[in-house]
Amino acid sequence: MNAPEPAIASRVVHGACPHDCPDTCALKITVENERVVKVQGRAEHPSTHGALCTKVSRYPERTYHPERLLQPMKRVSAKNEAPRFEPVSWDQALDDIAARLSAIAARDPQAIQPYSYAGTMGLVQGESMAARFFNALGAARLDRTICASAGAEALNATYGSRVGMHLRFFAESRLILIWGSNSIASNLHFWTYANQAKRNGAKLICIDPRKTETADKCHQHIALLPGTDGALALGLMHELILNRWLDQDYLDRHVEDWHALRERALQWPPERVAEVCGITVEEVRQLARDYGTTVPAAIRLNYGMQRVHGGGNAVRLVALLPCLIGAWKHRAGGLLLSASGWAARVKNTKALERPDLLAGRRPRMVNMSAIGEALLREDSPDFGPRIEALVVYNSNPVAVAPYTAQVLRGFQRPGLFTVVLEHFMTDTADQADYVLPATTQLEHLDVHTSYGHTDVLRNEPAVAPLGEAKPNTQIFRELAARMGLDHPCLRETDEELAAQAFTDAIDQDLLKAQGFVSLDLPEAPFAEGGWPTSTGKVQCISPLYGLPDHVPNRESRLSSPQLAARYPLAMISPPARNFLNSSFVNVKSLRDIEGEPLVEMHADDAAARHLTHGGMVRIFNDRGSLRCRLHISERARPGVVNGLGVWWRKLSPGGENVNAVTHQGLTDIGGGATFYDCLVEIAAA
Ligand SMILES: Nc1nc2c(c(=O)[nH]1)N[C@H]1C(S)=C(S)[C@@H](COP(=O)(O)OP(=O)(O)OC[C@H]3O[C@@H](n4cnc5c(=O)[nH]c(N)nc54)[C@H](O)[C@@H]3O)O[C@H]1N2
Ligand SMILES: Nc1nc2c(c(=O)[nH]1)N[C@H]1C(S)=C(S)[C@@H](COP(=O)(O)OP(=O)(O)OC[C@H]3O[C@@H](n4cnc5c(=O)[nH]c(N)nc54)[C@H](O)[C@@H]3O)O[C@H]1N2
Ligand code: SF4
Ligand SMILES: [Mo]
Repeated sequence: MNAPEPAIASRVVHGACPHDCPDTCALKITVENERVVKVQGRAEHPSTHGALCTKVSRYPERTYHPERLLQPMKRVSAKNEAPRFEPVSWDQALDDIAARLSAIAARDPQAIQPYSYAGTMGLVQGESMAARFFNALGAARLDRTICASAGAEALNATYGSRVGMHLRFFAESRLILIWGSNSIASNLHFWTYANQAKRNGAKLICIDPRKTETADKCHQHIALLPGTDGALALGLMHELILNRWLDQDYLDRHVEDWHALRERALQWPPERVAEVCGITVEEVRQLARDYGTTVPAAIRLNYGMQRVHGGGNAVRLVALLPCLIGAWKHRAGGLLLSASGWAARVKNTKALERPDLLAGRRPRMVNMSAIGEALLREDSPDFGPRIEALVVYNSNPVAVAPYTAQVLRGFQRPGLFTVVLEHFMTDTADQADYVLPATTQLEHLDVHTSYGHTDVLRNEPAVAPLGEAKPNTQIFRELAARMGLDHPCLRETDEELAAQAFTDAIDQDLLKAQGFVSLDLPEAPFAEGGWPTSTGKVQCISPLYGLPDHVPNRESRLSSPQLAARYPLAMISPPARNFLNSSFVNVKSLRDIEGEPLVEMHADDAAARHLTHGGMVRIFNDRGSLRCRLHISERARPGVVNGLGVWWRKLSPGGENVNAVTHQGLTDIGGGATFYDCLVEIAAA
C-alpha cells in the first residue's frame, strides 16, 4: 500500500486589488502550505463578479518572481555608472539612512523630498505612516498630480466634488459615450456593464484618437485629434442649443451662469469644431443628435483626455453636458469620471496622515509631474533649499515621469541621497543609494476605497512577508524610531491604522467579516440637484478659473506650427493592456503577450516616410529618442501615433521608453502631467 499523501493545509483569504485601476476588485486568495497558489475575483462582490483582469490573475507569478527584492541593498557604484548593489542588514541600512536624513533635517527638513504615487492604493500602505513620518519631520510635501489632478480639479470646480453616476446603472443606459477611455483594457468591470447595455439595445460611441479594443466593440468611433475634446463639447452644446434639445427646467433650477456658457457655445458651430478636432461636420451633428435625443444618456469619461495642456478645461466642458440635457434625472444618466468624492465622505484622511504633526509648519510643495526640474533646482528664495534626499515608495518615476533625460539628470545630481522602497529593481531603484524590500498586497494588511465604484474593501495578509521584506508602514515606523521621532502615533500598528481609516459610517465588523461594504448613496444622486458646491448648483463659471473654453495643446499643428514643421506627428502613449503603468512589465508571461515596445502609425504617414510594417524605428524630438517596432495599423489616425506604454527602460530595445520624448509642461488646471501633448518625428532606426 502507498503511504498517504501529506495533507495540504489550504485556506482562502479575502483581499483587495491594490493597483491604480478604477475597478478595485475583491480578491479570493487561495493559500496552500503557506504559499499563495491562486488569486481570483470574488463572485460575491458585485462589480468584481468573480472575474479579474489577466494581470492580477498572474499575481502569484509576480509575488514569487525570482527577481523579487528580499533584502536591503546598498549601492556600491557611482550614480553615472552601471548600477551595482550589495545586500546589507536592515540594521545597517536603517542606521545609515536615519543618520543621513537626520543630518539633512537638522539643516532644513524641507530638503527631504518624499515621492510616491499609487503603486498600491491602500490607505494603510499608501499615505498613512509615511505621511506621519514626513509630517513629523517637516519634510517637503508632494503635489500628487501625475495622473488625475486636472480632471479632479475640473470636477471640483464644476460639481463641487469628484462625484457622479454609479457604475452599475450604466447597464440601463440607452446611449453611452466612452470618452477618453480604453475601458476593455483599463476599466474592465465598467465594460461589463456597458456591454450589458449594448445587449439591451443601447448605442455605444467611443471618442478617442486611437481605434482601441474598446472602439472596436462600440457602434461608432470618433477619432478626434488629441487635446480637442473641449472644442467637441462646445460644438455639441451649440447643436443642443440650436435644436432645442435642452432640459431648460434642469438648467434653470440646478445650473449657475448657463447664459454665459450659452454665449460661448454659440461661437462653436460644427464647421469650426470639425476643423479643430480633425473630424467631419456630420460626426459632430450626429453625435449631438444622439446625445440630445436619447434617454437616458450616460458618459464614461476617463483620464486619457485630460493629459494635455487644456485637459482641465476640457473635463469641465464635458462635465457640463449632462446638465444641459437633464441626464441626471435618471439613475442611468449623467457622467462618471471619478467616484473618489463619495469615498472621501467616509475616509478619515486626517487621522491617517496626521497633518497636526506639522505643528504649524508649512513645508514647500513640489509637483511630482515636474520632478526632473525640481531635482535640478539650486537653493533659492522662492524654492527654498535644493533637494538633498529623495525617498521613493509606491512609484517608479524614472520610467513613468515625463522627460526622462531631465529626470535622470536630477536623480544623478551629485550629492543627492536616494532611498527607494520596492518589490523589484526598477529603473528608479537603479538610481538609488539604498533599496529597501517592501511587502506586496499578499503579505500585508490594508483597506481600500475606489475611484470607480462606491464600495470600501479590506485586504487581509494571506502569507507572511517573503524573505526580509517589510510593509512600507513598518519601514517608516523603524526609521522614525531611529531618528528620535517619538510621537506615539508613529508606533501604531497596521491594524490600528486600518481601524482609523474610515468614519463611523463604515461598519468595521461587517468590513472584516465580508471583506467589502457598499456606501449607502441615493441611486440618482443629482436628480433634484443638491450638488456639493457652495450654492448647491452646478457651476459654469468657477470663481477660480472663470468660464471654461477650449485650450489648445502646447504642441500641435495649429498652436505651434514651427515645431510641427520639424515634428509633425502627435504622439499619445496610453497604457498597454497587460501592464499597469510600469508594473508587471517584468512579469514574463505578461510581457510575452505584449511582445515588445511598439508604435502604431497610419498607412499614409508610414508611406510618406517610406517606413514598412514591422521595421525598427526611432521616435524623436528635441527632448530625446527611443527605438521600437513600427505597426502600420488602422488603430492610428493620420497625424497621430500611439506609443503604447509604459515599458521599463531597461527592458526596452534602446534602453528608453515613451517618456524620453514627453515634456514636463503642466495642465491648465490642477497642475497635471501632459503626456499626450507631444509632437515627434519617426524615422527608420
Ligand atoms: N491595463 C491597464 N489598466 C489600467 C492602467 C494600465 O496602465 N493598464 N492604468 C490605470 C491608471 S493609472 C489609470 S489613470 C487609468 C486610466 O484610465 P483611462 O483613462 O480609462 O485609461 P486609458 O486606457 O489610458 O484610456 C485613455 C484613452 O484615452 C485616449 N486618448 C488619448 N488622448 C486623448 C484625447 O486627447 N482625447 C480623448 N478623447 N482621448 C484620448 C487614449 O487613446 C486611450 O485609449 O487606467 C488604469 N487602468
Ligand atoms: N508616457 C506616459 N507616462 C505615464 C502614463 C501614460 O499614460 N503615458 N500614465 C501616467 C499615470 S496615469 C500614472 S498613474 C503614473 C503611474 O506611475 P506609478 O505610480 O509610478 O506606477 P507604476 O509604474 O505602476 O509603479 C508603481 C511602483 O510601486 C511599486 N509598489 C507597488 N506596491 C508597493 C508597495 O506596497 N510598497 C512599495 N514600496 N512599492 C510598491 C511597484 O512595484 C511599482 O514599481 O504613470 C504615468 N506615466
Ligand atoms: S487591475 Fe483592475 S481589473 Fe485588474 S484585478 Fe486589479 S482592480 Fe481588477
Ligand atoms: Mo493613473
